[in-house]
Amino acid sequence: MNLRFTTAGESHGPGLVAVVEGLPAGLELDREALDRDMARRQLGHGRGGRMKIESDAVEIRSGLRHGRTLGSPVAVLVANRDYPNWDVRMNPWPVEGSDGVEESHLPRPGHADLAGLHKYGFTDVRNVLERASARETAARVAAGSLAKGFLAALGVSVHSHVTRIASVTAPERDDLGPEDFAEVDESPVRCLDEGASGAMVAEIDRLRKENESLGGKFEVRAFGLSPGLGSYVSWDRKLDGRLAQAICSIHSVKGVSLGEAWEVAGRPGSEAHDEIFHSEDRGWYRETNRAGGLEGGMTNGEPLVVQAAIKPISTMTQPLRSVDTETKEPAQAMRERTDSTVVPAAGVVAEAMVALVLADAYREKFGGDHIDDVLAAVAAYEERIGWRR
Ligand code: EPS
Repeated sequence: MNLRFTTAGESHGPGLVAVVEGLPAGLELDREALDRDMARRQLGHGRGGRMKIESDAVEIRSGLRHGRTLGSPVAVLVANRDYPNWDVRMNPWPVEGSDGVEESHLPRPGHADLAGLHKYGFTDVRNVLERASARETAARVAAGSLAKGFLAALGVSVHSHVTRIASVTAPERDDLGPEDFAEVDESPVRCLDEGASGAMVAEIDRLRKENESLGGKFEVRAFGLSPGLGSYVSWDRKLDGRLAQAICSIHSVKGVSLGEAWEVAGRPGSEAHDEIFHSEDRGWYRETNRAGGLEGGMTNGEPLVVQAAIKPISTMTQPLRSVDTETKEPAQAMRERTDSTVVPAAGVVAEAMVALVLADAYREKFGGDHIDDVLAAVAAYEERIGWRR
């Protein structure tokens, strides 16, 4: 791996940390863009009370000097503002009088709770849920925003929008360009279609009143990519596989598709692929993008299109049936403060994951220790293959 990152942190612990290693030196980062991405992840109709407490701010602890990368690991810290309310229950060290902290023994169906208890030998579900919580995605968005800064220097942008919430589906759009996403965050559900946005908000309100949680679908698109990122030569270098893994690692994601995957499965080959053209002024081009910008595990220079399905949140205000792990008696799953839906936020998290995978692929293909080395290598390659931007 050429650009790697890791996160640490519990949902109600002192804070979240991400370490990103592999950004080239000399890259200018935009503080406002980082703050904006953190705020964008907190958006969306259907979030719960926690988002009123948190206002995620990123503190950079290393790797950056006067706004430019040093080539060393960048460490970021996102404090949990809710922690003071949890400092007895979640303190890293023993707290006097904390012996009485009540354990939870009521695992939620759909959550990591039960398998996590079994696997790590805990009796308190909180020891599992704190790290399994989607709060961790705040650290991913911080890391992904740094990767986006690197991609922006290469002329690449990454965007997302919500295409479905519960039973409401937005009309399909295959003609989207980067400019179409300029106002997507104005929609309370981050959906590009105004009519569908309204219907999604109504659906969230309706199902929330019925004590339901909601899933949905989102799409990520990346523009300005060089062809040939990733490789066909080995299974673990294929970019489609790397993207699918990255997206599936996001909490609650149960399905990923690349381009028109499910539609193409039912079509004849003549309507499944993207025919190849070349002209003096355009260079290489395609008239369709059914492959979603990926062929043979590599980018082909067309926009990258990734879609994902996410299940409804597993914390229910009307809990599902479960078993008390101490008594083994039937019981209702635990109730926690929760969101009704996180599909709008999941799109922002997926942008971060896609950006991290693409940044890694650029580092792999073009090397370079300073951003100018990377830019020169990309320009020389695109010149060699006659690629027109
Ligand atoms: C989450 C439960 C809720 C969410 C949380 C993820 O937190 P709490 O239990 O504190 O209300 O708000 O998401 C975030 C805090 C976040 O920043 O996205 C869960 O169980 O996964």
